[in-house]
Amino acid sequence: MYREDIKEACTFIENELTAKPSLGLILGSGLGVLGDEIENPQTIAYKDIPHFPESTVAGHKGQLIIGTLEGKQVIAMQGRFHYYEGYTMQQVTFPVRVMKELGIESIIVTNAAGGINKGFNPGDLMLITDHINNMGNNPLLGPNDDHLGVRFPDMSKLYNKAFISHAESCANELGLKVQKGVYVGNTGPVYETPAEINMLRTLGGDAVGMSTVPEVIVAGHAGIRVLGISCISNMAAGILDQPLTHDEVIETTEKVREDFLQFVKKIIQKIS
Ligand code: 6GU
Repeated sequence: MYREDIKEACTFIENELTAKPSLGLILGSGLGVLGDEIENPQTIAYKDIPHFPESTVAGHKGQLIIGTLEGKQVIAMQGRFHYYEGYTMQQVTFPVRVMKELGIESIIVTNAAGGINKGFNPGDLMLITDHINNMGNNPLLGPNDDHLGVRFPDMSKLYNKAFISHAESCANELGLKVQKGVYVGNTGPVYETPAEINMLRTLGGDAVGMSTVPEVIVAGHAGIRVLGISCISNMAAGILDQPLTHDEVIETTEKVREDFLQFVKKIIQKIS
């Protein structure tokens, strides 16, 4: 059963650990470098953890890094599971369940995303204020385990307002300009057509990507406080007259790496 799998994975990880993490981090495409900043790191490969799926995509490592960052006990996923890789929604979100079982209270979820909002530029960082689940699936479909969360979870406060304000004041302190907006979760693996991007803009989307939504739904279900940060790695289709490539996504996230690192570290340092 699902809950026993979570417990087994949790017990395995706990047996490796010397301290209990309170903050989770999911590091997206090109953003895994934050994991390298963790002090006294303990790393656990996904493949060694019972019931964990294995990560396949290029540019994504597949390991947990547990240790201290800015004085806080953190557990970071360097590499995540994407729905487009063929994993089920339950597999994609399994690590969030395990982090909850390990005792985390808050999670910072990051991703690389395409800019839909024409006021955005590649290299911008965007605080996610809300999302649109456009994946045609939901990790909570099926029988509900009431130990994990309620049958019909409220999704009106997924992205914690106080956490967003906290991040904004950290950005101010660093003199960093950050955008705010709505993240659309698409399945991928294709990038969208220009017509689809126009549709998503009409629907209220500001950025689009292929992750985050499943994990945040499960975090909400589990009562974990969420902060979402998108790195706008490129403009989505039809805005600039240039084709989209995964290389561009990686290249841009490498360019904003420093800003991203400083930003997230400040957020963690000042977290209460
Ligand atoms: Cl334009 N679309 C999607 N779905 N994911 C992305 C992206 C675009 N740019 C980076 N990731």
